[in-house]
Amino acid sequence: MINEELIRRLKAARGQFVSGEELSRVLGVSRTAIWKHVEELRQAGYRVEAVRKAGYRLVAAPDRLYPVEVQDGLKATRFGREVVYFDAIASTQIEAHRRAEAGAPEGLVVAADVQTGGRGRLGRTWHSPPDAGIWMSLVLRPEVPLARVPQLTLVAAVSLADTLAEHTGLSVGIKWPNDLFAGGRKVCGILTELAAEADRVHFVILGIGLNVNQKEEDFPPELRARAGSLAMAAGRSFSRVALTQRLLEGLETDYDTYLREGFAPFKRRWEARAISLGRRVVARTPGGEFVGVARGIDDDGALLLEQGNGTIRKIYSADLDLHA
Ligand code: BTX
Repeated sequence: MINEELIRRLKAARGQFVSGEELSRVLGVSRTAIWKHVEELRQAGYRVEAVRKAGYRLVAAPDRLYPVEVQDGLKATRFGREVVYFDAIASTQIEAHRRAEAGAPEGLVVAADVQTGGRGRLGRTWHSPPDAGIWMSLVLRPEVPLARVPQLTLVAAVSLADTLAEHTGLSVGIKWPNDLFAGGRKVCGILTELAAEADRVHFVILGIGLNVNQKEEDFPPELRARAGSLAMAAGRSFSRVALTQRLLEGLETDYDTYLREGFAPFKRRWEARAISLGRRVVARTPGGEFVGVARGIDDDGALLLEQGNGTIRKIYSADLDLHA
């Protein structure tokens, strides 16, 4: 267990030394205990310099989604105010579900460095290797009718795409409903799962899988042609902590706008990023396959597919294949 108060004290010194004596006094533990805590910080990836007589100095913090890192400089007021972090977990979705059922507040984030059973939609898997991505699940408690929950996926997609474009300089596109593309490859997937009863939404778990620093060879062969990371698209790596902070801040603002004003403000933003519009697509829906040209989305977020005979079909749930 890392001692968060110790990290905060070392950070507050901004690269200067803090004496063991002072740390021992403010934390209310012995100097030997401080030394042990510093060892634990090193195990957790912090670089701490120790110099006799001078004390301890924080040289570098790891780029991991530890609560203390995500919260240091986070401007969101609810999203990410509580973070639960795991070095490895089966799926952050399952853990977030469990905690939401036990009463976790809106805004709780469950994050992991590795997922051994990362989930995609429809029983698919999400490849979630170590040190490379943002794998996190956010607990939401929206007071909206059940039928509107799918819009949340679109709102999240727009929000994440806009934030990523702003902070990476990349051109980020959305493939309806929930895939984010950069450099021609899928860099992010969104999974919205809900717990509801009759027409009442208990909670929604918004799962975000964002490939940040993988290289091409980090993807399994079967994904290599289609999957990519921000680093591959940009030719440089990114801080996962800083990106997570900006994404949470954007999501909080956009979520609040959505609750106040509905989907309308997002329609244009969404269409501006859509890579399927005007293109021939195959929509694989639970009710069959439909071929047509993607024309846009309606005010509810449904995809408008123009079929051969000129009629427009509304698609509410599907996988989309883009035709060349
Ligand atoms: P999806 O069903 O749209 O996408 C899954 C498909 O994408 C897979 O079948 C595979 O073809 C491809 N794929 C798998 N892994 C990757 C990857 N790392 N990058 C690009 N393509 C990939 C999208 O589902 C929703 C994914 C949500 C993942 C998050 S991570 C945090 C949270 N926890 C969890 O278990 N899932 C969510």
